[in-house]
Amino acid sequence: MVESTPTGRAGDGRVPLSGALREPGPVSVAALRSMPQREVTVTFECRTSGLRRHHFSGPLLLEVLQAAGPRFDAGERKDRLRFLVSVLGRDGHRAVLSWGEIDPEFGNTAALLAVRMDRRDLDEEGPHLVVPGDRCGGRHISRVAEIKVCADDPLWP
Ligand SMILES: Nc1nc2c(c(=O)[nH]1)N[C@H]1C(S)=C(S)[C@@H](COP(=O)(O)O)O[C@H]1N2
Ligand SMILES: [Mo]
Repeated sequence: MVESTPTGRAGDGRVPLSGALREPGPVSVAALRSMPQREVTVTFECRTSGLRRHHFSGPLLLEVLQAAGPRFDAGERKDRLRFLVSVLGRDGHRAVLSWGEIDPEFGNTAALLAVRMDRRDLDEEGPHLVVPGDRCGGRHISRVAEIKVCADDPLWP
């Protein structure tokens, strides 16, 4: 079944990557699965549904974004700190991460774009953002529809 999204795109599991990238474009779940896979079991406390536990596997969000060529000076650590990553779910739920948060030289959070959840492939519904270590499940965004990378100062252009 094809599902419509807030961005008007069909739900074929492909995720558009856009923004401050040298090679923007949609990334398929198959492409995500061809990258080095990480596995993680996460436990989080949801305000409404209580204690949740899931097993995920997929590539690091950082590696997916690096492959799309973020427009920063790779040799200059501080330059990456200007970048934000906005992840949108098909239902309109959105969370924003900073590049510094997922960069190994800084926060080193091993955020995944999971292609498998609890032994279930996510090809049709689309990948999930997984942020290990979060106490609340709010940033485990299911059915990711779009990822945007934003540089510089998005609040006061
Ligand atoms: N797309 C999307 N993903 C989402 C949410 C949402 O509203 N939309 N809610 C989050 C919250 S608050 C929680 S606690 C977890 C719950 O996931 P689960 O029911 O699969 O354990 O999903 C997260 N992922
Ligand atoms: Mo939640």
